[in-house]
Amino acid sequence: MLTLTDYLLNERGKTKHDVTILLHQIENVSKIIASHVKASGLIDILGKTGKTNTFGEEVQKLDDFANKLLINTLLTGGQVHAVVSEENEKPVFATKANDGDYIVFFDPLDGSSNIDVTCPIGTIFGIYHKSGDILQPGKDQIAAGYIIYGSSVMFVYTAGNGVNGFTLDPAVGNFFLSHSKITMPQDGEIYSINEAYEHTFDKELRAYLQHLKKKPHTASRYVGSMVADMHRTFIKGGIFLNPGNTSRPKGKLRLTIEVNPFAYLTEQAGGKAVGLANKNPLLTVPEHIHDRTPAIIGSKKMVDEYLSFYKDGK
Ligand code: FBP
Repeated sequence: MLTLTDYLLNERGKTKHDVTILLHQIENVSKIIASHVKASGLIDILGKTGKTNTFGEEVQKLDDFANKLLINTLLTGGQVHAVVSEENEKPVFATKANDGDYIVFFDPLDGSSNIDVTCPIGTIFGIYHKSGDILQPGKDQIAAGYIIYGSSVMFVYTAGNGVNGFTLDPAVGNFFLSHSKITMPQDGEIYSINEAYEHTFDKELRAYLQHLKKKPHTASRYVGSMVADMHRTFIKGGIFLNPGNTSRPKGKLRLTIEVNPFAYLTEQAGGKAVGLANKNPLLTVPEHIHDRTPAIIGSKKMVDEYLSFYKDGK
């Protein structure tokens, strides 16, 4: 049984940049977050802090805890030059004494609407080299991944050499390799979208959804946590859609923090991702760290079929 640490050490030297220690630091933080998520009903960590972040979003206690833990650990670990968190308006830089080579974008706890109801939530991260400055296209990610806190806790990541998944054995306190070389099925039968907004979708998307529903075996699954809906898509295939709509033409999800890590993982797992103007989000140079983007990500054949509904190159 290969632990995540063993695997990281074995991979050392196989990639241009050595993010072994940095990924190990994220691994350690995720174990602490996992233990608090699992005990969240018993300790005073559920509910809201009463604070709102600069985007007017209510900050959940567990979100705040995970955010502070990630920032403090990464900025004092000697590997990181700066962090960009979904919860912070601006990047936070390491002191000179702790300055490192990497920039880490992260969503400390994705799926915040599910925190208090014990539905799966997760942490998302994307790593860049500092030589490219803060605003870099997603294609320049050195590594990306997520940790899902669900019926089991898994650490799934890529450093450009395929996607691997590690399951936490809480009794031992180690992540063990459980999903080697994850390959997203080329096609699928599951679509994942919040259909409550259907009246705000464009006609092409509504036509695509009607088309899917006419297909035999099509199923709808929507947890409302991108990490959970994408994890299922990696394992079973399907398509995850958080599109632009009349009230949010650019969509809800953050390009640099939520979409680019999943687009990179999806590319590495043989799937496909499109964003603004149905283009590959990894090629977009962000204008701001909190840029939003539509996200249509999943099995290649399903994303291509979705695109076929925009024949006139919307
Ligand atoms: P948070 O990072 O604030 O949780 O927002 C992201 C998210 O919760 C995604 O995980 C999820 O896919 C989406 O928002 C759900 O949006 P909606 O509630 O509009 O369906």
